[in-house]
Amino acid sequence: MRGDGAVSPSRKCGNVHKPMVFLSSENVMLLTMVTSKENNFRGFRATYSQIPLNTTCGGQLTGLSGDITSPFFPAFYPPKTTCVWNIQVPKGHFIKLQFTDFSLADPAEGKAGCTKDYVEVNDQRSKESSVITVESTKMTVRFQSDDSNVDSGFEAQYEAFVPANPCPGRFHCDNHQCVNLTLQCDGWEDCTDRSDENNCTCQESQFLCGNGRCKPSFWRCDGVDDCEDGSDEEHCGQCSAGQFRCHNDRCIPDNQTCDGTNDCSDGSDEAQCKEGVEAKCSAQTYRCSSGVCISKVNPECDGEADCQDASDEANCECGTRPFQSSAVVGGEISQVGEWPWQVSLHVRGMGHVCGASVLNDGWLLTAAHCVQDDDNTRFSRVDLWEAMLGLHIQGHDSEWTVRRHLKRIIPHPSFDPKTYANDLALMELQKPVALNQNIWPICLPSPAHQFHAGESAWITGWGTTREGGFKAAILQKAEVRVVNQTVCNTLMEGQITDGMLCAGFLKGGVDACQGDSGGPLSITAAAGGRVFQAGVVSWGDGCARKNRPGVYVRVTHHRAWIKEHTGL
Ligand code: 4AZ
Repeated sequence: MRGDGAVSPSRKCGNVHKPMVFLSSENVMLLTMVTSKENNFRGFRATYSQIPLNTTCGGQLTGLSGDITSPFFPAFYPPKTTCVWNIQVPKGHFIKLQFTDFSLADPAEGKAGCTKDYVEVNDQRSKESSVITVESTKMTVRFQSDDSNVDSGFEAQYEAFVPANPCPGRFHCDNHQCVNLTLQCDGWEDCTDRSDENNCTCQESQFLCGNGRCKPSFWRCDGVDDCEDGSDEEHCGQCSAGQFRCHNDRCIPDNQTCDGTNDCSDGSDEAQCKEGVEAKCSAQTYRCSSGVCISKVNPECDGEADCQDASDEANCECGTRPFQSSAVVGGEISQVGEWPWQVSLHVRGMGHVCGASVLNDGWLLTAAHCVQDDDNTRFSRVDLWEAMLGLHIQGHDSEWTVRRHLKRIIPHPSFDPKTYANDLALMELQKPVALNQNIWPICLPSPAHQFHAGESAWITGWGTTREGGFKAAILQKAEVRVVNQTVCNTLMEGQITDGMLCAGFLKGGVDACQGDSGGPLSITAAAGGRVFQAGVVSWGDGCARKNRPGVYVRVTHHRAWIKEHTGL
């Protein structure tokens, strides 16, 4: 920052995970920290160093393709800098330049058209996300920053092409981008101008949207407007008068609901009945302590005694946020006390390694793969671990945080590290904890508990906020949806067993990631409003990739094993 008032101001607040670099205009930089009256947080750590004033950039480029970036990208470029790249490709070729990142300081207020910092291609000022083509063997790219605000700059790739065949073996987008042929008309927009999804003839497995786009048929009626004109969510499973619409969109006569028979086959016709009806015991029925089975779906802890012995309402000290005073608001960072069953598992010398959930004052549930030895660390050793309960910010214990060593780790005996089948483990705390406003058990679902495809679920953890990124300091939350088991098994190439459950968005973008493993997938029951643990974060193909939902241990499938060891 300069003494004469020409500054490069930047204001950062909240919780920023990626490393940030700021450059001063000259030999002075002013850093101001401002705090509000509310709460204490961990703060920040920064280092500074001096760099020479002269920046070398630009040059002659003669290869068939190459990358160019603004100086110090992705850190901020310096002010008062000019870089010029002269690109020359062999005769018979033209040049295409595609920007993959573009953040230049805002134009001066009131003046239109890149008057401050800009990139010019052959004397034309360019805009973000554009693909620029020149019908010549030469291209000049010029970057200019003025003497005030700076930003992270740009990154671009250039490529020579033969005009008659601009995208050999690939699809040629209207904006001259090239994308793989298989991406044309696949339902995803791969050209930045979306031209790969125009004028498509839908295949058998696809649905024709009102706007002419094609989308995978199984995206119809999933509650998400995939066509972007709402047409894939119209006319979804409407039943005629006198009929009941099942969760799976089947229609059955109204008089077959609440009759003790599972006519929908997903149990939804017996779910909203006033009382549980005694029924033949099956995988869909809830078994009362007396051994009698009832047909009501998810009767446990819903506030109504459905079993004659009221056993469905016993052991329901769970799944509530007992002392949380304020409402949960949106955003990615959790509120203190919003997920009181979330645990951070630390390993000596490594800090946070995995998540877990509180089952009661003495038991935690986590993933078996968290407690497998590797070449360097004996993760199966009890004395390596410390469980942090009631924690919100890593390294920032509050008066409600309890740290506990472990008495026992019980990995599922049939955990298969190749297929990740049975990826769950129990941990017994060395001594029980006193439950408090930030430490409270999550409800365990009965084996018959149903979590329907499309149902909203929450993932929580201190895992990385993107694939290969940094772990979060503050407990993060994200809403996902339960994915249909058959669809998931198809997407994941047959790797999904009955003991697994998938959740996420087929569009990608929201998911659990490294370091979230072992943590809970929380679902709030429609009746009673208690939170049940539907899953344990287990595995995935990367994180948040499209058509690759996150995979969780299906807790209902393993209920008997959990009960055998914990009595819960
Ligand atoms: C992990 O490495 C991990 N996207 C956990 C969850 C997922 C991927 C990786 C799901 O702990």
